[in-house]
Amino acid sequence: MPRDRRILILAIGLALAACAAPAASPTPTAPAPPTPTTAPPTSPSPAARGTQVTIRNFAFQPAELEVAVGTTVEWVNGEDSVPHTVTSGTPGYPAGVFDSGRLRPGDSFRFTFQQPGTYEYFCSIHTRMRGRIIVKPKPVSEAAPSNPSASPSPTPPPSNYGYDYEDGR
Ligand SMILES: [Cu+2]
Repeated sequence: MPRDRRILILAIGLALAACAAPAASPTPTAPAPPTPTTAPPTSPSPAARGTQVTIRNFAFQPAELEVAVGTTVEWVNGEDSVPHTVTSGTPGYPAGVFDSGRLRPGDSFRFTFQQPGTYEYFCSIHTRMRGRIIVKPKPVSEAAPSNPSASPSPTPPPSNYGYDYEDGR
């Protein structure tokens, strides 16, 4: 290769490097298409899992709880100094599924959900306190681990050729 050409290539390379280094922001790729999100970014976080709801600071925490059918959920008036209730339905429209009555500080209430569905509830004393229990049906077969492809296969021996080759140099 002629010497001029090498210098030219080197110069181009340096120029490209100099250009590319500071200007890292404009990416040459096409702008990403809008992601078809199933939920808007302002949507509430997915339902928490667990079996206990704490009543704290005039709120049910978590306000939305997801459980499997047959689960017993316990509400605890944990930290407030006033009584609350856990009443199924919405203010003005009690569903009559469960009603704890007045839960004084430290009291708890339990209810076992035998039917899948979404259960709204509220505090009949402070009707702005709302909550929701989402009861999911049980998986059809959660005890059968039929997974034949997961048979233990011997791990293939690692190929050390690359390292051997380097060692041999
Ligand atoms: Cu209340």
